[in-house]
Amino acid sequence: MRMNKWVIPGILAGFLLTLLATGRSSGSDVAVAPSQMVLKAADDQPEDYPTTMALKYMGKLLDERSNGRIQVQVYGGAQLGQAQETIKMTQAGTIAFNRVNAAPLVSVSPAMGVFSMPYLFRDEGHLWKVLEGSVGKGLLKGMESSNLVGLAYYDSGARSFYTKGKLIKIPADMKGMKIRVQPSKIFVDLINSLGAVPMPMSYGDVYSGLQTGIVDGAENNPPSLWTSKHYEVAKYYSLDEHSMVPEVLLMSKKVWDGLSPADQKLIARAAQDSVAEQRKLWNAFVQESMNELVAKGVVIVKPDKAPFQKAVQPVYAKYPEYKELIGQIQAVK
Ligand code: GTR
Repeated sequence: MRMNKWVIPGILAGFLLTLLATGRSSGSDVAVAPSQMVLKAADDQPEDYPTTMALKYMGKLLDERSNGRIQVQVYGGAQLGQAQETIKMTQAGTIAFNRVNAAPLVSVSPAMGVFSMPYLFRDEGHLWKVLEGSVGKGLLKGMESSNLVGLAYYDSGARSFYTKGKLIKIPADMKGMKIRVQPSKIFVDLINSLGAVPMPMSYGDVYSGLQTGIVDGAENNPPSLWTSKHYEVAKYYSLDEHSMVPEVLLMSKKVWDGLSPADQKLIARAAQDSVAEQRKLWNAFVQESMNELVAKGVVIVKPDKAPFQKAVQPVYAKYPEYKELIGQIQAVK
């Protein structure tokens, strides 16, 4: 084959472009112009949900603070996949940032499961003291062994049951009811302890699951019940507030390890700075969601929590591995 006189310069130019795009040359220490990087961020909540908005806010901070060099492209609404899939993609480095709930993280980072334990936190104040204290920080740090960098926590409030056809006032009302849970063994045990039938499934399958009767109910915070439109099918919401499982902002360790220490710092700071924004949006959105649910005719009750708290105690006996962590969490005043 005869080489056209443009082929060699073309190959060289291509090489140079790759170098500029990746900011590094394979193996050598050649200094290259700092290049722009575009980092993908995944969220399974809609574009205007507080977590997705907080990711966009983090992207804005990074854009400003890096003079446009670091760009974050946020994909809300599970465009990049359901939690179980995106967690794997983040480990593999195909997704740079991921905002997931701590519950499904138990499959890759067992210690994170402690947050799924029922009635673990006394209230929001206690939750945030724990998340921002040594326990919370330690658990984020622990994600590194799963090829993930734990950057921050976001608020997810408290989860409660919502059902079709029947209102839950006491645990006995749940007997035999099929309740969707996130893919997490702890949630399976929680539902069993209440006499109901746990049905682990992806968030994206719950609406049709409720519609077709594969499940009789599910559990989540008011903003999720509102934005998922599950209330269209499940009109009874019982605020038993059985668990407060935070949202976690993760980064792929593979992507992180390829960054300069200065960029790592920029990202860690922007992630941290997005927390206050998320919490502000969250508080307003919880109120808004409750108003919307009431306006849509959802029947909302606040049952006595004591019988629920009593019924779930066997879950604690099943997880002796969390005993020490739970002790530390309870000791936070
Ligand atoms: C929501 C959370 C979602 C997803 C969902 C679920 O509270 O924000 O990321 O985890 O719960 O129940 O699957």
